[in-house]
Amino acid sequence: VLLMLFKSASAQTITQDQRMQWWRDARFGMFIHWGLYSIPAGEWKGKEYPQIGEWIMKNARIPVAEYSELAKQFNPVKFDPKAFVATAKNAGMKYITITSKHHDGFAMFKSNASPFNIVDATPYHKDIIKQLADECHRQGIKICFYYSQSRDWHEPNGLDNDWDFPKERNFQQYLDTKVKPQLTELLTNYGEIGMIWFDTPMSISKDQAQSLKDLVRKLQPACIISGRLGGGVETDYQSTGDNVIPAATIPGDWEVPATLNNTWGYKKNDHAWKSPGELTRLLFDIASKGGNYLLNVGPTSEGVIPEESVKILARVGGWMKVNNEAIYSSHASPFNVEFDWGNITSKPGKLYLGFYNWPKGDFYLEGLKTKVKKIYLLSDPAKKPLTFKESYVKDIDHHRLQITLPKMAPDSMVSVVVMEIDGKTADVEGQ
Ligand code: H79
Repeated sequence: VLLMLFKSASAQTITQDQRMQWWRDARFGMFIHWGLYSIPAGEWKGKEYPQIGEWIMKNARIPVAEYSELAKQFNPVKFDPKAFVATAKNAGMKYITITSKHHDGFAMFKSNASPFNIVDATPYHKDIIKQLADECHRQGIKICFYYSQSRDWHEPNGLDNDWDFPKERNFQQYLDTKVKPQLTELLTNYGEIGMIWFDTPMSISKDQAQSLKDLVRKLQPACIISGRLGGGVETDYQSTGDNVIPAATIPGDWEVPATLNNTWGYKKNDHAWKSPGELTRLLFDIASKGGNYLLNVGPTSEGVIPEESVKILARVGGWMKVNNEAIYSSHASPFNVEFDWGNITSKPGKLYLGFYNWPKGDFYLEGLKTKVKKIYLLSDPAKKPLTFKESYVKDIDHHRLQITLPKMAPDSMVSVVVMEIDGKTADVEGQ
């Protein structure tokens, strides 16, 4: 009893920093958008819908009765949680955030609050969320759940279905009979959950949002609450807009939710894949501004992550194997500007210069006041020192660092140069 008391007392007093530590260290996570929308995959009754795939129910104004029929076809027998986790790990991703229920209202887990769920409504009959959560726990990767708290196109009292249901809603009743029971299931039946990822609040009041936050805190005090809860209620971190990368450092904790192509949910005809080089630059750039990158895959209705996605992520993972020291547990650039050559991440005593464009000839870094002790390529296991020269023009109080780099970029994507500096943090002119 004493031990239990102690445990619950210590759990209650968990600090924001403790809750956020794994997330700050992670920097890179996998988003998974998976649900019934992977069956139409962007096409309904012979017509292609150009927008994001998981919105097809609304975009094609599919009646609830018709959309629900998709459940009877949903049988993702090729789903292998090991393959999902391997794809994430192989990319260097440290957490997985999967849609437990998207706007269409379909639960990818067994729910007693609504029969519209993977176990009760499909021939597959198995709990996807459970299988993935178990595998993540086995393999030491954080499992997080996306949950659409406002929009629910399946429920007369959920928000945003204006093609089936009358305008009048009892949103509170929807929160009480579906959202809270399902959040309780998610935070009770699947072990330790890294975070609940709420999405795009619509007319949720402060009290309603606070009650969802209180519920998460009560059930799992260490569970992070993502940025889009709504109601003006404080969350554990901020989300940028979908695919929105800030131009400069944002103080505090934040994350960019982003797509690999132009959709979240699988679309058979979307092949607009970002290249591994572009993704690596985006990852480095977001870390340079102090944020996390949550990069999405959209599995097919058979239960596999598209082959192109797996290949592209493996290339990013290849880069991460060599360069992850510049990403994991890193902090924002002390310069807080975008350079034409790339950007900078930092750690106590170190700066990591990520070159997106390898300089021709010597490289000059202007404005670093802190003395440099050593410079080397992150890809060089011998850490062979590069030649550099520091100069100072007293009249204009200006510092310049000149580095002699190899002729050829060491990496075809982002080449990382490590600078060991004198002291923990870098002092920069004008910052
Ligand atoms: O889950 C993903 C999106 O489905 C979800 N957030 C990410 C993480 C999302 N919810 N709302 N929105 C994104 C913004 C809605 C954009 C819209 Fe549209 C523009 C709705 C109507 C016009 C895009 C284009 C969707 C339908 C047409």
